[in-house]
Amino acid sequence: MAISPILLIALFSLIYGNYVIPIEATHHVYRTLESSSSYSSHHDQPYRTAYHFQPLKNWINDPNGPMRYGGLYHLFYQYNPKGAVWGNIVWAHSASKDLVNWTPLDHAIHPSQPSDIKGCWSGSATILPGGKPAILYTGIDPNNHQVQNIAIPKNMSDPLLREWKKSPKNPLMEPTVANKINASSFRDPTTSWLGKDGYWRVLIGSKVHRKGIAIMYKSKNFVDWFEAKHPLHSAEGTGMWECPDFFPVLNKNPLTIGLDTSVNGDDVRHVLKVSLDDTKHDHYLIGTYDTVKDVFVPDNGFENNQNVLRYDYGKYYASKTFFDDGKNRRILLGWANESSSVVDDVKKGWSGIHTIPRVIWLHKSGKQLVQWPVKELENLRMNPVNWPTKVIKGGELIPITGVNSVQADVEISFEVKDFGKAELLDKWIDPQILCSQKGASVKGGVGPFGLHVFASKGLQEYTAVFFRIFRYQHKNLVLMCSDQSRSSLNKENDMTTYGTFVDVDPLHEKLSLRTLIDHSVVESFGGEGRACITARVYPTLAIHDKALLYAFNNGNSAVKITRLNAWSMKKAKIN
Ligand code: DQQ
Repeated sequence: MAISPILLIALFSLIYGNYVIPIEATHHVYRTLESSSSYSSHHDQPYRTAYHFQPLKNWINDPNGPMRYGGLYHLFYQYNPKGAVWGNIVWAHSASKDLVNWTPLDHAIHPSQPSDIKGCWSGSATILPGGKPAILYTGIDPNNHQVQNIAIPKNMSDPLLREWKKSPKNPLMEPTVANKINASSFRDPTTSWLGKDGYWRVLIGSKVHRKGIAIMYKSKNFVDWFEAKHPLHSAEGTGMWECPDFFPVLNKNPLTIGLDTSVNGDDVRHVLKVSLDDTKHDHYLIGTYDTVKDVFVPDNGFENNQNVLRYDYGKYYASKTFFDDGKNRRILLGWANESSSVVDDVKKGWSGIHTIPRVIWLHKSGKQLVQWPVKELENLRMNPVNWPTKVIKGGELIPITGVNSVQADVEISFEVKDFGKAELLDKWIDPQILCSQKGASVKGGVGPFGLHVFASKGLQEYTAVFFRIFRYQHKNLVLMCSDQSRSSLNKENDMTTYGTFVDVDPLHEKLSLRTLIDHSVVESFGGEGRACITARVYPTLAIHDKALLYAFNNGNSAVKITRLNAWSMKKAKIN
């Protein structure tokens, strides 16, 4: 039988490991749009943010390699310099003294070597002994294989770290026929950590069929890496694990103290976060890092558990933490993509923002993490509005006046007295579904009560962030929702309602909500940071000075507002 020449070439390339595969991006690819920028600062831009990080124009996605160096914070991010959709990806770079105001710098890493010529994808920074930063990132090679590369600063005495040089030894990790790694699912190296045995370890996100995997590589010198005998962790049925993150958290007081990524010990728990490509959600597991077996053992794994915790129950993905050695805290950064149509994104000339950097720590229950916007954000607060305690009756809508309703920080707390009217929940139901069935306009027993933001005068448009209390298995169950279903008259937007249960006991604790409002962002923290929901909304009437802000109660029983502090926010320098 004659073998066709094409088959021979394919066989030959397979054997020598340089087979070309179709590019498998996790983002939609719009070939005709990816290099056509249309941004104009002269357009009316009601949705550009005033204090959430975003570049001047074009597409942005994952935060990359955040770190503190020379007293400055550095943020790199996935960026398309040519258009408002994903493509042409480079590492853009900004630096900051306070994580709130950012100065743009030249792109740090862009395609220049065979090992990244088709894209410089996500990765992380590690501060090596002696304080030298090293970035490991995913490059796309000419065959569309995902490989891992290193870049280090050209000039360590430049606190702005403006120039980066790549190693001629790149790629340092690559899929080969021998290691059987899937060449289109091998990306996003984590910050590395140093084991007691003197080996650095790093995780690379991957999958085999439907099994998500955190592949581990080890190295003595940070340049020569080999694959560990087994992954740190994996889980059937979860699909591709993008942007893994693995870090220690302190399990004793003060819990808010952050730890360097290499720290381990008796008072330490570990967190493994993975960004699930299939659902576009960031899930995390809390557990133990067994350094003898070199595996992560979660308290509650993905198996038999559809309810794995998330950092944020809204629009939030590809997040990454870093240890801030200046303030001994761990900071979390995340990407919130648009909910608008691609046509609208191209029209406005930009797409994507980052959420406000959050401090992240273990809750005293040990069962979940807590997140809170960095303190530095409070420097933007001005013109405070404070309410005395007031009761809000069922059906009441109270305007919150005196703040800039499109650019505000609002903290409100509620006290519930009468639990008797709480609606009965006879079986567990997905909280997001519950929120969409029982949106803000559906009258309840105890709740819905909360905030209406970006509300138009006649309430044709509003986004509602609220609580609703149910009686479930003889206990009070608190639901937190962000209801976007009426956020815009433009029905092209994705107006999905988001929701989660919050582990708060309203009998003994006040129900607190903090919402950061920023033109097209509604970033909410319930239960003092135990539940976060970020939404992207695009009102057509409730823009500029036409937007209104209200406290509302659409339940049967009155609740007490024990605290309302609201501020207009100054504009931050965000590039
Ligand atoms: N974005 C990057 C990938 C990563 C994905 C490409 C997650 O490295 O897996 O821009 O959003």
